[in-house]
Parts: sequence; C-alpha cells; structure tokens
Amino acid sequence: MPVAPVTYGASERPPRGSYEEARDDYTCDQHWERYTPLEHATYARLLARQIKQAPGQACDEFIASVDKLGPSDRIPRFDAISTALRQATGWEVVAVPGLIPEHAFFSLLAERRFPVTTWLRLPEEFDYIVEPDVFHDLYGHVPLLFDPVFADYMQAFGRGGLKAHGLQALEYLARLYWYTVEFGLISTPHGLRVYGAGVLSSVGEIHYALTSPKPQRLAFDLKRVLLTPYKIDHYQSSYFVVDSFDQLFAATAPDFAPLYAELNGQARLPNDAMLGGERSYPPNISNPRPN
Ligand code: HBI
Ligand code: FE
Repeated sequence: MPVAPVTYGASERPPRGSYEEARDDYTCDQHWERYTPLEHATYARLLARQIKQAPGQACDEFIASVDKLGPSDRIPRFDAISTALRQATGWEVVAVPGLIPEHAFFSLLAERRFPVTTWLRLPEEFDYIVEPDVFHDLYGHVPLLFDPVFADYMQAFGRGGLKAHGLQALEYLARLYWYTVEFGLISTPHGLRVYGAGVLSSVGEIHYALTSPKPQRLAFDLKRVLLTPYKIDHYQSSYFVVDSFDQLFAATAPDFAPLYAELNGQARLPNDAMLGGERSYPPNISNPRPN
C-alpha cells in the first residue's frame, strides 16, 4: 500500500530540518503563514540587536542594503526580497528546509538563487545556533547580494563549486567560502570592517573579529586560504582581509583546476600561527561597544 505523502496544514509544519516538502533541487516553499507571533518577535529582537552593531563594524556595502530586507518587526517574505534583489543584481532568494548537499547548494548559487533556510531558532537558542537559520541567512548573507561585485563573486563561487565537485576539491572551496563569505573582513580607510555573514550575524564575534588582540588577521591570499583549516564552533583564530570585493572576484575568477593540482598533497597551514613573511593587520582601536 503506497504511503501517502505527509502534508501539513497552514499552522503545522514539518520538524526542523525535515526535507519532506523539498523539491528535487532541495528548494521548498517558505510558508510565511506558518510563522508564529513568537517567531516574528524573536526575529525582530535578533535584528534589533545585530543592527545596532552594524555602524562602524559592518562594511559600507552591507549597511547600504540591510534595510532592503523589508519590515523589521517580522520575518520577511522571501518573494518580496526577491523582487527587490532581482532588480538590483538579478539574484533571488529561494527557501530551503536547512543545509543542503554541496552540489545542490553550488547549483543554486550558479543560477543566482540564494538558498535561505525557512526555520528560525528558538528563543533559548537566541545567542548561538549550530546550523544556519532564517536570521543568519537573511541578515548575514542577503544584503551583500545587492552589491554588484559581490553578487558576481557569489555566482562565480557556485560555478567554481560545480567544477570542484568533479575534482574532489570541495574541501578547498569550503575553506574559501568560510574565510570570505562567512568570516571575511575588508580593509577600509577607516579601519577593518566585516563582510562575512557568520560574523555579521553573531552577537559576540563582530566585536572580537575587529578588536580582539587574540586572532591573527592575514592579508587575503588564495593559496593560504585554500590550505588553512577553519574552526566550526569557536571564534576564528584567523581572519582574512581583502582590500575590496574586486580583489576577491579577481583572485577567484581564474580556473582553479591547475591550482588544485598544485596544492594537492601539500600540508595544511596553521590557522593559529603566522608563516614567515606574513603580517597581521592590527585590530581596530576598540570600536564603541553598542549600548
Ligand atoms: N546549504 N542551505 C545551505 N546553506 C549553506 O550555507 C550551505 C549549504 N550546504 C553546503 C554549504 N553551505 C557549505 O558546504 C559550503 O562550503 C558549500
Ligand atoms: Fe552562512
């Protein structure tokens, strides 16, 4: 007897991270009507807290676009954001149930479709979640997709990921994603600023990444990044600093296949020590802590 697919009513939803409602490309519907008042309130509190930290710490390109996420008192509708985003850089936001396999993820980026998780953390997870939720994905990642150069970088990353898939080089690309898209810093005439989504959406790491004397802040160097492992559930010991998104795009535009061949078999590099000749950017003079 075939089992009828499970369907959920307007007010119910599948358990967090279940993929029953996902399509073959791992996208699903956002089901905005399912969010509860508590979820809207939790999102609004997260946004109010993080946005306070943006001035003087988030990069200008982020600050210029964060308001395009829409109203700040509720979880935004993805299709409303997509309408604005398509006009700006041809990207759109698509809903996914959570983390999706690398190939599916790269395929969406290559089509200028950014996957945003539909579920939101619980109030008791307010300060930290292990997996990306709708707040991390929307607040951390989407504003920079309004920047034309960064938008092109993200699509190039997706295309590169599809090529890397065949070359068993995903570990290298995961490091590039981690040290730029998730934890990247950018140097400006007013000091260092954050563009990485994992830092922008973290209550404590944005200040730590910019002002703590503990981590090293290395000039972005593609080979160094590709050979440097990262930490999953701690503040980073290393951050990489670009001078501009143009530099990031230019560094990653060429075909990586020869690079993978060159790096293959090379030892990993330390994320908690500098190599000969490396210099670390000094931390910002302590930014005014948000009140
Ligand atoms: N899936 N939904 C989602 N979001 C991500 O950021 C994500 C993913 N799958 C894989 C992945 N990131 C990383 O492995 C990237 O390095 C590719
Ligand atoms: Fe992320």
